[in-house]
Amino acid sequence: MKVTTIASLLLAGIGATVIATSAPASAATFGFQNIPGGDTVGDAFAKDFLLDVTDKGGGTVLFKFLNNASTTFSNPALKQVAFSLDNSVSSLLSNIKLNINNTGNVLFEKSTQNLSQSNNISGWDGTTFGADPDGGNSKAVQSGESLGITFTANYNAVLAAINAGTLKLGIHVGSLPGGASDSYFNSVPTSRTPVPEPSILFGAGLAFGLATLFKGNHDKKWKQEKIKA
Ligand SMILES: [Ca+2]
Ligand SMILES: [Ca+2]
Repeated sequence: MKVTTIASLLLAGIGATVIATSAPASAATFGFQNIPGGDTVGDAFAKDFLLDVTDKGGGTVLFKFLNNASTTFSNPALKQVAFSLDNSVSSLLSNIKLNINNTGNVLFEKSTQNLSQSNNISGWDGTTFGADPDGGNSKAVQSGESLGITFTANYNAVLAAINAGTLKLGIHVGSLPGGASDSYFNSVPTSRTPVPEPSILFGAGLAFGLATLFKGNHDKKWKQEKIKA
């Protein structure tokens, strides 16, 4: 079994359930996934972007968008974020504030422009809230940088809405190889309610990944022995 196959199996197991490895219980981390039927040019970069959702107390919830891309071959930049709220939770978020505890050279301004490819996201209900760089490309979220956005909101209700898909978060990333761009939307953990501790989720994801890996090895050995016989 190739190392890349092992890694992908582990990632599949962890990615399905991971919330965070070290974040407090009042925070959750979501990955991003490709949009089915959309552009494929940036598919390999979806894994490089993360969203931390944190309960700041006092009825404030922080959404932190992080760019963890390797810059070996390109320097992908997060250039738009979009929040899509279903009508059933239309009052979930209010009082949007941008650029809260950003890291790096990042400055965004409010924008509710359409997220490209969002017509291919099931249940996407338009851009309810959103933002894009306030200035040139340097103000986008490059590798190692982050963008923070807060809302007045109930943290548990926000997590429940993300898990239910009534709140969806999309991002548009540019400066991909060849100058291409692509859009992604948030992944949803398979564990729903109640929200388990991060360590339990990590363990479950790892166990699933390892189980899949060992099954693969077992099947392979069995096949090899069968061929010999
Ligand atoms: Ca894509
Ligand atoms: Ca920047």
